[in-house]
Amino acid sequence: YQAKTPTREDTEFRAYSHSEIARDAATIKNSVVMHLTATFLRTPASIDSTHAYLASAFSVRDRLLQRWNLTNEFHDRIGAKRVYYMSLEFLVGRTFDNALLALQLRDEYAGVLGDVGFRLEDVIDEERDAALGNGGLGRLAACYVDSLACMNYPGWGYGLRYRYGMFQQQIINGYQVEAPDCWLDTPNPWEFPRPDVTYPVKFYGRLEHVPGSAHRYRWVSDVVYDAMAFDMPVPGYGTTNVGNIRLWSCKTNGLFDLNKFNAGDYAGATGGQVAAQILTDVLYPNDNTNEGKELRLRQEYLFCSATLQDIVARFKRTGRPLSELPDMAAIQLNDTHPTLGIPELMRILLDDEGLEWDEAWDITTRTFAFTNHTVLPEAMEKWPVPMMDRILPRHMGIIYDINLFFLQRVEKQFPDDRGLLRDISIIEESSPQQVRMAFLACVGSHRVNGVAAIHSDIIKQSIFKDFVRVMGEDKFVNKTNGVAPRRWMNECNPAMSELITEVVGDRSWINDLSKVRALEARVDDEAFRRRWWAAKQANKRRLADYILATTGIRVSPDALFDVQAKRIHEYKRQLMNILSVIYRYHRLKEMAPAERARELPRVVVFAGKAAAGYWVAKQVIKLINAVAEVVNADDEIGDVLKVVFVPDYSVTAAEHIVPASDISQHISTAGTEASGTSNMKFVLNGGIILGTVDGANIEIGEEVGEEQIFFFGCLAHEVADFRHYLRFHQPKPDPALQTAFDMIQRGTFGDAHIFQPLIDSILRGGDVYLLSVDFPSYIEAHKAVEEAYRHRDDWVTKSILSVARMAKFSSDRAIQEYAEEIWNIEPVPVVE
Ligand code: T68
Repeated sequence: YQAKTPTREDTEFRAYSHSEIARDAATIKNSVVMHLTATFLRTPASIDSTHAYLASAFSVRDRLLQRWNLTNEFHDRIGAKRVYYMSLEFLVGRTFDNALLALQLRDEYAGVLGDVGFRLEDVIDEERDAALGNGGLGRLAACYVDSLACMNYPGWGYGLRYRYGMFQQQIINGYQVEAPDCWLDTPNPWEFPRPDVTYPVKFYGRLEHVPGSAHRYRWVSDVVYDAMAFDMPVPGYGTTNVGNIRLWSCKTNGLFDLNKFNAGDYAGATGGQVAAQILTDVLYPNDNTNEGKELRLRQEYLFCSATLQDIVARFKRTGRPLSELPDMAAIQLNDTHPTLGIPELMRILLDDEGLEWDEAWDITTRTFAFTNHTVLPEAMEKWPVPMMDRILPRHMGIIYDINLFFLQRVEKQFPDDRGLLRDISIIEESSPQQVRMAFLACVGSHRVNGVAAIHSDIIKQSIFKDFVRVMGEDKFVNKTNGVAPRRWMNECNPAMSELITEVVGDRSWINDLSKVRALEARVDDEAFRRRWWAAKQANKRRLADYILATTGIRVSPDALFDVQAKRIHEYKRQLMNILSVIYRYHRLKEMAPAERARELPRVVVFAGKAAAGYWVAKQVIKLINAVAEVVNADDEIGDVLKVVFVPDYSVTAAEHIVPASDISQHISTAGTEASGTSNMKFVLNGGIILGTVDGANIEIGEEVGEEQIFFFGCLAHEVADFRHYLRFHQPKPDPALQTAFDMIQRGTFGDAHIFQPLIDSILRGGDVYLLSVDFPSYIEAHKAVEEAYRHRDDWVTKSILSVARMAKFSSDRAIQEYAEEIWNIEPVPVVE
């Protein structure tokens, strides 16, 4: 690849793409009207808010793409090393408002839209979420590309362009019902198709050894699909840098069968096309469980192959020797889902490029690093060897060789330890044999990290214990998660953000969160505290409206808002929460009216999706809704207790819910939640945590101070003993928990037998998540919360101090650590 010498036309081209973004109302209006008429064929009479949104979004996108081009051209030109964040999930949410804020054009667009008769807020509401992720892991990826862009790091996300994102959740008769998320049925302004960036991806077939070589094979196969790129621009706030998420869509490679068509077999003629499309049709809706389906394996491989081909092709255009790939590219594996990137890079280097094994392996391990996000055994990815061998025969061979060389090394280091070889092998000797993807990722990477301090310690003592012995402790590091202050403060909480801007003096805190420390100085300022409280109340009124609109339930903004919003999973213990609500309801019912009137009014908000096949989680949703129905209809109770299940939790829903919490619950059994990231978001919005000593709760507590967090429950190191005991002994529920069971069993919330399996999971199923152990201290912690909330002054102090001390949990801090300690990349502000 040789760049051509610039011509006069090139110079003009560049002058255009380097031109400042026009900010005047006339130019903006022009471009919006141009899209209304020319892109969407509207007349003044036929403009609705959908098209007002689309036209303004396309007009913003024009400006972004201009900067996008400039950014990538610049990084190419200076030969910057890039990081590639490989993730099967990017839970981006909406982009329009985020882009307006980043470009600092929000007021300008509001003005122009006002001129044509629309309110910006309504227009923003027309956008559908890009929900290409399940939960924490996918949203983390979105925050990380945001930080890369804002901090001027050269880097891209790589993922899949699912035609159907995370399903839409409806609640019917109290049960979750899934509906498809057809997010691409309307035009998507935030993607840019690149038909010229398309790679063939092979499946199945057979191998031919290349004579005279040790490790070179030809992979012959008739099943070849095409992966085509779509680019999603990632606007950087306060910089001209625009990041990118490159998403692959699977299509056919001439698989329209003309012979079948001519013979009248029309369905058969397009069968190949259908088979190809399926690969990027749906996001697997599992959070923290391994699905293990063949389609998922093919999806993962399509993703890895296209991505690695693209990275290698871009590298080769620099003209450098392949040995320098690790100087130009760092690849981060977001959990094990993209691990096939490791054998795929080996395949490219060995078979396509003709390198020797040792050199190829050295390049590969210096390029990859791997993040683990869970310790739950059911989430560990394993693939049956026969399946892998059939679908990806070349990769199976490479994995065998990687394992062979690795085990030889282990044997040399620890001779005669057969047990160690068995335990550490990438191939599990089960029937059938399985490929352990976490082990493959670990062996093929130069760094392995967990996502919070406690989690990084736990993985060193559990799943990677043997690897620490063999490969040394330095390979295993911690990178505590973070979240993007752009979306999770500035965008979702304008009221609080204005106060922070006033205290800091300008908006610089949005890209430098350490500046929020300045809030500490205002904590004794009476007037400021009143305004802080008022901002929270405004957010609570907004959430109350949202609750009314989505559920029909009316709640009082003067009550304590107590929120648990996250995927429904047994380890996250929504069941413990609703059982405590039942107990609270019981207590309220026992009280005399005068006594009840003195109780602190509370709104308990739940939100979250259950994986479609996760029966227990779905029963928990049903129980929550059954309790809500009874409690909310009870006139004796009124506003003292309301229970709400907000349907269809999403990034956009979170942007309404998070800023409005007084307390939020992060109550996983100690040692099970790797980090959590919503815990950070809630505290960054002035909410207080009621939580267990788990995940990032621990570090949040260290930062904000123990007075600012309500901890309860057993500790991670105690869990094994409790579990062991409960395997052989029935728990004896304390009176509060027993009361809750009794109420359910009496039929207070409808048909008791529907919920008996949930009770049995505690009483007869070993109580794996230790609800019976933690329940008493959980109830005590609730009392402490109530007591504290009654002292409004102290409460506001806690809230202000918390926000002031949360700088560590910006994804900017996390990305800087990754950049400096794992990727070895530097920020490069784009200059002309
Ligand atoms: C989450 N993991 C962790 N997994 O549970 C959470 N799993 O503690 C952590 O904060 C977050 O990752 C970010 O590090 C997930 O969200 C999944 O969604 C998932 C998806 C597919 C398969 C397995």
